[in-house]
Amino acid sequence: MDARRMKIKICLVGEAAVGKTSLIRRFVLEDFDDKYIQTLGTKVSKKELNVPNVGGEAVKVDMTIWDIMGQKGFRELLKEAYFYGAKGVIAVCDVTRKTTLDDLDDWIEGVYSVTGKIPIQFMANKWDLKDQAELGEEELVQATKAYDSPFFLTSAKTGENVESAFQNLAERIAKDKLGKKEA
Ligand code: G3D
Ligand code: MG
Repeated sequence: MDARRMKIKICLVGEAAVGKTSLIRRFVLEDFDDKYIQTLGTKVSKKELNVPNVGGEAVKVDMTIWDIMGQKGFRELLKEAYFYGAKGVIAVCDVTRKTTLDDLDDWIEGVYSVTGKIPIQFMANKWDLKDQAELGEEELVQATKAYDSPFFLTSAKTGENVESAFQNLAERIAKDKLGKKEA
């Protein structure tokens, strides 16, 4: 039997230079099918994932990943278009700059105002620079607990935890979606 297929859109949010584009590049294979939407200031990439067990069923997920080009004032101008239809969000901070974690609350509020509550995957990126880290597990637990969502310590440079973070988000979205249908 063919696996069930699911299409999901996810967005990355976070301050400039936290590593959003690098994380997507690391996750998505070289031969990816990408599109630049210059006027929107976004780039859309695609990746197929397998989620082996959603209530005993295998699911193939076609993930569409939206990246922002990162200009100031973006949030107000384009957030409707960027966040519209997103089923999950990856919230990225840079462990060497604590303010990038504090800023995620605003980003998430912006997402929720368009999508309602959706699963979040936090990525505390640049963990390869942990010697220079301004934040660690304690701050991350504190900042993320209100969202009932996990965080991973990632590095787009070494690849550490990058795939697991995207995969974890896909699994949570797939479970939510199928769970709701069957309920
Ligand atoms: P953004 O898309 O969030 O704005 P980018 O961030 O992906 O453009 O990354 C910003 C800078 O951080 C880039 O450096 C990139 O190489 C670096 N970077 C991204 N992820 C990591 C990481 O995990 N570890 C380290 N050490 N650096 C990272 P440049 O110098 O090209 O601007
Ligand atoms: Mg970028």
